[in-house]
Amino acid sequence: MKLYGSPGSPFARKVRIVLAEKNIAHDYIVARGSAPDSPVPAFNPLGKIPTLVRDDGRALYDSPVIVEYLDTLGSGPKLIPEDFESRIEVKRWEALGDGITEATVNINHEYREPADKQRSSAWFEKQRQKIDRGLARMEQDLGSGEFCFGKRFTLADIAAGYALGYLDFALPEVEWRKAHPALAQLAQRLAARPSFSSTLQAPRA
Ligand SMILES: N[C@@H](CCC(=O)N[C@@H](CS)C(=O)NCC(=O)O)C(=O)O
Repeated sequence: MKLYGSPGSPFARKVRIVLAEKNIAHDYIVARGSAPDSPVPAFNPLGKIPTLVRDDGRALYDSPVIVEYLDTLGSGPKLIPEDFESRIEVKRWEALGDGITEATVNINHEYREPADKQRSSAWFEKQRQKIDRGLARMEQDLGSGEFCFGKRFTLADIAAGYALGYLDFALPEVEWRKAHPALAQLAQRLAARPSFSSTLQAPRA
C-alpha cells in the first residue's frame, strides 16, 4: 500500500504513527494535496493528504477512515476497542484530537497571510477557544490515568499525542503544559515511543 502525506501534515503524521504501531509495511510518498502537479487528486477527489492507496488500487481518506482500516491489519495490538461503548469513546478522543489540530492548522495557515489580509481577532479567538476548551476536556478526561482511555494504549492516546505535538510545532507560543500537567506527562511518555519519535513533525520545505 501507499501513503501519500507530507512531513508538515499533522493528519498524515497521525496515520504514520498508526502504521508504525501496527508494523505495517508501506510506501510513504511525500506529496501535497493542493500542489498543481500533485498525484493526490487522482486518488482522492478532495485533493487532501493523508490518502492511502490499497494494493488493489482503491483509495481511502480521510484520516479516521484510514486509521480504522489499518487497525484491521498488521501485527500490533488493536488501537480501537471492539466493544461498542469503548469504541465510541476512543473515537470521541480521536474527534477531539482532530478538532484541536484543525483549529491549530487554521491559525497556522492564517499567520502565513500578509498582516493586512489576515482574519479578524474575533476569528483567531474562536480558534483559540476550540484549542483551549479541547485541551481542558482532555486534561479532565485523562485525570490521573496512564492512558487516555482504559488501561492500555489506544487510538485515544495517538489522538491526544499528535494534537499536542502539532500544537508545539505550529504554535509554540501556546504554553499549555502548566495548566495541563496530566497532558504534559502524557506527551512526555508518548514522545518516548518509537512511533512518535520516528515521525516527529518537520518544518515545511
Ligand atoms: N479531516 C482530514 C484533514 C486532512 C487535511 O486537511 N489535510 C491537509 C494537509 S494537513 C490538506 O491536504 N490540505 C490541502 C487542501 O485542503 O487542499 C483528515 O483527517 O485526513
